[in-house]
Amino acid sequence: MSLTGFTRTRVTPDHALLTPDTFVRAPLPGWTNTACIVHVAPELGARFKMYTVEMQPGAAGEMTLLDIQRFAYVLEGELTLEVEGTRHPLRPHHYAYLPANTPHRFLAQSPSRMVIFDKPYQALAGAEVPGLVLGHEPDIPSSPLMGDEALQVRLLLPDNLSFDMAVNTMTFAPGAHLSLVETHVMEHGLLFLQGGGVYRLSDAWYTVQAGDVIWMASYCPQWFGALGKTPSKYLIYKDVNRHSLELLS
Ligand code: UGY
Ligand code: MN
Repeated sequence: MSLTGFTRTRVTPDHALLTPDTFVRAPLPGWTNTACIVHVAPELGARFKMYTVEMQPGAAGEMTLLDIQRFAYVLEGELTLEVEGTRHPLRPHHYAYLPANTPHRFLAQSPSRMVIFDKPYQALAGAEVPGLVLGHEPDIPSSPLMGDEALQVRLLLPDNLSFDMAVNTMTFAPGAHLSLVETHVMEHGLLFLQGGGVYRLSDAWYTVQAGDVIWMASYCPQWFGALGKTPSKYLIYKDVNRHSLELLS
């Protein structure tokens, strides 16, 4: 409850910081007994949709749209994913990539939360379409970003041209920071998983912490420095591997 009218949430044309005190829950088609918090959407200017689903035991989630691929990351709870005739148990830090036009069903066994990234799939002539990917984040080997051992990146999806989206985790040792003010064509959706620090977005500096969501439009200047005595970590989406000339038509 806000008695002060104060929040760290900010929405601008090229970035948004969305903090949990301002989250609004609503139903979404395809998700039953589920409260959905839409963080990032075309309404904001994004080319993808990022949302959290809060599922009651017995809740289910399906894809109701054609040509949309989905990445789901489990934050809390116990679920199963039914896809291609098999049931897969999912626990926190498990994730699933579901290619476009792949019927599937998430079923919650306990109160569960997942963060979802949905994006229209853009095929590439000569490249195979991606297949189903299931994984567990801690099991993915990490590598230093640009040689910085204090900043470890895990690529949760295969690094090949079939994929037009990437989802990574980035773990910053206390005091670690991005080595440059990145300014790039890719857009981002980000969920802080642990820790916090200072995020520069365009010409503003924000304090951020676990639970916060950030949208960065294409070309939004961005930098992060980790504070505190324990590592800071975020999950980050970006669009990759495609020309964008179709945006001209
Ligand atoms: O992959 C990225 O562009 C990433 N380094 N960006 C970021 O952390 N803001
Ligand atoms: Mn970036």
